[in-house]
Amino acid sequence: MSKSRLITLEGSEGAGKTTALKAICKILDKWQIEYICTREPGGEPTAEKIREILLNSDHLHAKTELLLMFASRNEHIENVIKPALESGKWVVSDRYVDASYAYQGGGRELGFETVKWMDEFIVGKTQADYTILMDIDPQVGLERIKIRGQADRIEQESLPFFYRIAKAYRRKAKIDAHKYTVIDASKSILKVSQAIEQAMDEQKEKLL
Ligand code: T5A
Repeated sequence: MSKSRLITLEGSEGAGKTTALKAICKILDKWQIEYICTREPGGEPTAEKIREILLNSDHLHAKTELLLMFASRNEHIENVIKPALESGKWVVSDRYVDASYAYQGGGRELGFETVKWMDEFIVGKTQADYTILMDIDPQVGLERIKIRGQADRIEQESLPFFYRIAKAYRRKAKIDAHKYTVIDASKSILKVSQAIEQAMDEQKEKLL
């Protein structure tokens, strides 16, 4: 039996992670892997309550935002991710700790060192085995989600904030190059799906 794996999807707003998730699930079905799909912030009841605070509060200080992201992540890891992995299932998470490097470390300018400290404290050894970064010009991503109507607290941020996020994601992808694939998310949905399926196939030997 293959080792259970944690696969994560990252990217800034409107990068198309939902499309990517479908492509990953298609491949895992083909490989006959038992898996669960989850998301951050959220993924379990208490973490979903914290998500509400994170996305819908009028204002949060940057450090509060960081602490709440990791508080919800701790519930998610302890109640969902670890039990699934221990039962032999794979886990596919729409965002994980690298979103904190990008959004709080980069976007909020708290720095990678601060996030790393929290990462070691909360995530520890439950690190992603493989991460796909949906890389897109933030302006294009924000245009895509405009049609959804009311933006949440984070989506209302200024463009420079989202450019810092994109830069931080690329930096993290370089640091963890051995377990990262960067996908050009500006392409059509079909091209993006094909690129993800190809990336997963290339990882097959390493993951199984
Ligand atoms: N956050 C999260 C932090 O700050 N720190 C953290 O540690 C964590 C974990 C989560 C927010 O929390 C922040 C990041 C976020 O701001 P969320 O609602 O989960 O909030 O936000 P997102 O994960 O960003 O979800 P989005 O829906 O905004 O983005 P997706 O999932 O990347 O985009 P998707 O797939 O819904 O697509 C958006 C639109 O684009 C179209 C789709 O049809 C859809 O309409 N689309 C394309 N159009 C053209 N070409 C393509 N290739 C397309 N792909 C998708």
